[in-house]
Amino acid sequence: MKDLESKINFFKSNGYIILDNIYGSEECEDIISHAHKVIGKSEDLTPLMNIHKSSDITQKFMANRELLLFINTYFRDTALGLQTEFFFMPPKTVGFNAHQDNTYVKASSDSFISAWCALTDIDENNGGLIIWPKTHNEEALETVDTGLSKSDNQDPNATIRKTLVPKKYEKKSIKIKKGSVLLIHSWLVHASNINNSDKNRYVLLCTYLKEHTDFRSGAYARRTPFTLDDTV
Ligand SMILES: O=C(O)CCC(=O)C(=O)O
Repeated sequence: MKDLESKINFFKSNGYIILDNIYGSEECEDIISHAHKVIGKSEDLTPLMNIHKSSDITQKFMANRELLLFINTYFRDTALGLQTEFFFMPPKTVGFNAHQDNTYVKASSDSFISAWCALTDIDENNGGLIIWPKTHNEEALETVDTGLSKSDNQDPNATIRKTLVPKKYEKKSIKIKKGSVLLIHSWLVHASNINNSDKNRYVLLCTYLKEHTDFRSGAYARRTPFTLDDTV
């Protein structure tokens, strides 16, 4: 990868980076078709947790060499796969409240990373991500109950709690092309917009854990580390 060290330095300083053109269009379409096959004719488009457990193509997708080169270099060790979540996000689905992924995973700070893989072009209008650059330096921030319940076609954790973002941080909306990946630091605060378009907003969220790191498995996510292999 060109300028790997400078990309890692940008990530460490800002808590995020976009890696462009990691996946081809066909790879994105294959993941989307697989997810639709899994749910069949169901009208419930709640995100699918751990789709990799029933799908070799998802495991192969996660083991993308360029992406793993970045993550292994950042970890300075071997990355394991930890969890996947496939988002259908049909029109009018509400986004996630502000949160930090490591609130749920509880791994040590530089030992866990999320790769938010865009399977379609995504911007502010169709459910794009919102990030608060540099908030990863705060580590764990306070969270509060919102009093809301699960929203249609959305993960229950999207709405029921939110992280309080200190006022000094400015939010930034992410515009990203199909096949590109937003890497999110374990403590970076992020949220997402409602999908105001008339099409589904497809994303595969893949999370990675440094080998031999403690983490919380979680009753809903049921995280189980696995070895990554792009030859499956
Ligand atoms: O894709 C989204 O709308 C948000 C997903 C997310 O932030 C997460 O699962 O941590």
